[in-house]
Amino acid sequence: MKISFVSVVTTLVTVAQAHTYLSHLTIAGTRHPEGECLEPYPKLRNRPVLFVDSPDLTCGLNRTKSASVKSCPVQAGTDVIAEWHHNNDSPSDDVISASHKGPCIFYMAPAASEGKGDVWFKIFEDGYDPSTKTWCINKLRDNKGKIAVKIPPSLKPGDYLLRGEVIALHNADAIHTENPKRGAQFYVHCGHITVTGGGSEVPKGYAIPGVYKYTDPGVHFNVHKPFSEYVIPGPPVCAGGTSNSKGTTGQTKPPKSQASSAPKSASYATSSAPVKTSEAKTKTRTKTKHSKTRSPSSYQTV
Ligand SMILES: [Cu+2]
Repeated sequence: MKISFVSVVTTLVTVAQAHTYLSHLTIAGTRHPEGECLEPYPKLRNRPVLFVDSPDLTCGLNRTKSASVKSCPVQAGTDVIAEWHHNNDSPSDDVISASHKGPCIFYMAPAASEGKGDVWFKIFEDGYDPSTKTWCINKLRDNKGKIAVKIPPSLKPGDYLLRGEVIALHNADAIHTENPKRGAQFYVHCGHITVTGGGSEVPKGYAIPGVYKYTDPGVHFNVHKPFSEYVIPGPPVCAGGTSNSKGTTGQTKPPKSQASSAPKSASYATSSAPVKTSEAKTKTRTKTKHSKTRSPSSYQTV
């Protein structure tokens, strides 16, 4: 009998143990919980979306919309303070694990769209600051989960969805469809706001899902290797929006799939990174089929 010895490698998969969710919006000094401005949290409220092409990417995993969500008025040009927490909003809550490095991004879309179609425009992004070696997630942790997001001053008044997103990159050196236990983690939740004042602009919109690819340099990124810059994924920030990105372009040595032909966002991708096109061309990825609701068993909350 021929016995083949298969070397069993015990891989230490980094199990994400401290996720996050958008718990409150503070507008003009009033702090609103879920049901007011924020859509009701799903049952597993702090679980990430892992598939960039999933409908869950629009407003979060197992989105629970409620007709009773109160849309909160916001004066154009003023700040909405979004507040993220890990499990609850107690002062001792750890907001999000320190292992989770990555950007914060906010989009808006006219509410009548329900978030469907080419409707989402980016109003805010904060990625990585090489001068301080600080990610937006570091700032969130330092600031008790709070981040101020300015509503563009020239926006047309009306009802909008406000989509908050934190992308955790601790497992993002892999692509989720190639390694189901890894990949970038998208923490997404939607609010409902009514913009007052403002101007007449409704910026060009993009579809979500649709704005990200697995091969985007900001989605497939290795935080565990030395890097000097980070490109925030998605479209450029709209007129009147806020970009705290110092990012110019990718890692010093991008993984093969970072050398993709991902669409370049005009303001952030003046590429000077070494790009190995030959390898990228020959690489064919198989798309894993997935259902809308997936077992998040590998992402236990602590
Ligand atoms: Cu996590």
